[in-house]
Amino acid sequence: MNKGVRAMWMRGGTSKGGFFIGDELPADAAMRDAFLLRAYGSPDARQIDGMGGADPLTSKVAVVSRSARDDADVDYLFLQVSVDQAVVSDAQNCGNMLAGVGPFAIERGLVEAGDGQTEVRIFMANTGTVAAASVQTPGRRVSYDGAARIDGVPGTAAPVPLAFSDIAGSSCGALLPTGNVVDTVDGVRATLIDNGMPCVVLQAEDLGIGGHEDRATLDADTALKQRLEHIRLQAGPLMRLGDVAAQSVPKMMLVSAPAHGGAINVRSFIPHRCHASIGVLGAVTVATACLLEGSVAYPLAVLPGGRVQTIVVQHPTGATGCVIELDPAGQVARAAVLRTARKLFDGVLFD
Ligand code: NQM
Repeated sequence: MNKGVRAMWMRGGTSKGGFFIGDELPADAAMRDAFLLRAYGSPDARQIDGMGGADPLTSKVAVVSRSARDDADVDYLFLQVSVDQAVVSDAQNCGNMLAGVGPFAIERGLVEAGDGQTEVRIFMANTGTVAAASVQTPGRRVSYDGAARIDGVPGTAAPVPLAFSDIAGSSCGALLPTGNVVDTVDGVRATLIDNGMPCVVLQAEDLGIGGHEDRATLDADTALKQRLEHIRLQAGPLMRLGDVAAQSVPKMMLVSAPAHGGAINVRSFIPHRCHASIGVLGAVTVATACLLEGSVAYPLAVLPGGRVQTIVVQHPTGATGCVIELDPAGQVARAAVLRTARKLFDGVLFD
């Protein structure tokens, strides 16, 4: 692959990584993964010999292709390049990188821009679900500048609202894959739930923490991380995910009572490092757990109420507002999250 592969580096939400056109990468998955490992510099804790940012949140890949589906403009396959292992995984989706997919698809000519705003319908291949992204396109060109602010990213940028429907059971086949709102896993009460991201929701206090600690403190807590991994390995098969030892799902969500103005407070492990903020679909899944009577999140949550509610999910660097729309039966019908994206670099990536 010494001729290199065309790549655009983008920040999507609170993540960052390479965006590629599907047929410009090696067609063979093993060759593609070998290329990505070399190009990102994995495995190596510092990823010194590659483009990865030595953090799972900056070691990400979006593979984008024109879609053959009627309900989508493009297909998006997310790949997580492990920092310290020679693993490239398609076992999870990423709603933060998703924010860059619409702008990238327009920049590469896969989607024609309208004048003002362009809706891009994105088939998320990892989970077989569809999202809609609204991209600012004044004069039919992508604009990254604007006044939208998301916690975890300095400054402001053009808004990229993301809308999701039909994401329940995206990876586990059902919103509550065990059929229960609460299970006991390794002696701890847990809500095993998937509304876009498989999550194990636990009360922080049951794990012996307050729940408002910062990322560095939690990342340094080896005993906590070992305990969480023990629970995660048991939760995986219960959630119909099989053996999750080498997978980045389920995510571990430690919830506690919110500070003033929030609906819930969360520290998420993705799964071995504490997230600097929270994943998009992870936040939507926790917000959904808050609405389920009997879940471990329900008694802690402060809900605004109503058929359309903004559930403010607090995290180590602020909060993510999830707009959740309920159907007449009180089930989550749609969810939307505001993100922003930024084009950083366009060029050729060598392995
Ligand atoms: O949950 C991190 C991120 C994510 C995933 C992770 C995400 C999501 O923040 O939709 O965005 O949980 O691994 O990029």
